[in-house]
Amino acid sequence: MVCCSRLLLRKYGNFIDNLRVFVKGGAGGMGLPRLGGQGGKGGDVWMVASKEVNLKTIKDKFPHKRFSGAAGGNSSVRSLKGMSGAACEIEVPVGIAITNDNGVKIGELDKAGDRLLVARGGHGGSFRSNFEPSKGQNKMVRLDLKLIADFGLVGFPNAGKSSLLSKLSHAKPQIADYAFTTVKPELGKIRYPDFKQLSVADLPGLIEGAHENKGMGHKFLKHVERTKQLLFVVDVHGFQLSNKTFYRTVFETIQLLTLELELYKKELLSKPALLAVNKMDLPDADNKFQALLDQLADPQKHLQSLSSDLIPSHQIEFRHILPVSAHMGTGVSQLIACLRTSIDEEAELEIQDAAQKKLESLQTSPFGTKKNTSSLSP
Ligand SMILES: Nc1nc2c(ncn2[C@@H]2O[C@H](COP(=O)(O)OP(=O)(O)OP(=O)(O)O)[C@@H](O)[C@H]2O)c(=O)[nH]1
Ligand SMILES: [Mg+2]
Repeated sequence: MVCCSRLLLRKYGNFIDNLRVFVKGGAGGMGLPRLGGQGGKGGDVWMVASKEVNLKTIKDKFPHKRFSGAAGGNSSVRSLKGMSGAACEIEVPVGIAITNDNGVKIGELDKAGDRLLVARGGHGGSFRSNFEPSKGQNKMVRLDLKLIADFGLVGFPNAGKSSLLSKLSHAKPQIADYAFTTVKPELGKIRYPDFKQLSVADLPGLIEGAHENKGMGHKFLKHVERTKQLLFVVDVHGFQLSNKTFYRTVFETIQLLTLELELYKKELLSKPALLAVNKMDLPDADNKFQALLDQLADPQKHLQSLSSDLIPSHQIEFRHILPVSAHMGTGVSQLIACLRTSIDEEAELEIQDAAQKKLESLQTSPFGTKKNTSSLSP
């Protein structure tokens, strides 16, 4: 089990998932009074999503963390309209949410090449219209990285999430028999014979109270927000963090994980979810797995073991429940197939949903209604 001093000694690592930077649009140029010229506009500051950078590279490359657009040119005798100042483009990682210092969201950049204007340059001065040049907008903005993945691995420490990821993909995450081995999210890709790829995010283990910032979990729960579906990974023999904490059976583990997600953001429970019950190679695993299936079939009957404040208000309906052994590789190919089925089913539902919405909008539009009624009248 876990040795606390060992935990304290372990470093959080180099990974950073948020950064505050100062952005400032360029000032507008001056208009030349004598000939009624107009100053150039100050350069804007943009954020552009790129797969080539991460927040650490930005922090290392720009230790000052200040970004400004160039000032607009003054008008001159040769050029009555001053040159516009060059825009500043900051390359940021894909999957960034940008907020101002008050926590108000400015925007999100989800795909490589997505752009967001974060500080507008000032306008140029014009003597004729009595226009003073203005300064550019300036503000502190916060960049928050949220992984975008098809699946997020949700589980208590030591459940075997990283072991499973290493079997599902070519990723080589750190694996060890102590809690919180994974300290930063890691992405792996499952490659299918038809070249389709699904991404799986290995997240640090959650513990009870993660939503209150206990353990490592809270910091990473936000990543779960952006994963399309959840893959719960549990140890068939249950979980105990240390001899000072309760032992939880595998069924209780699922309840407690559900509760943590619910307390953090209950919308997370609406995501499609699958369950991998790991370590099936260990003795007595089959009996424990069978008992779990019975408990999940009638959860209310088996919830008495938990105090009422540890019971989530909703039960997750898992689309697939699979016994696996990340250690031996058993059940992994079935899991890979189920993950694909689940994503394909969801895509199909989205297509049907979009088609249904389109149909409804056609039927309610004046054109749609008119067409319907006139074609029916003899
Ligand atoms: N017997 C057995 N042991 C396993 C299996 N999968 C993982 N383990 C062991 O369980 C321990 C924890 O595995 P990890 O993959 O690091 O677990 P994790 O869920 O990523 O843990 P954290 O990163 O701490 O949250 C390691 O000692 C693994 O070798 C399995 O299927 N069977
Ligand atoms: Mg791990």
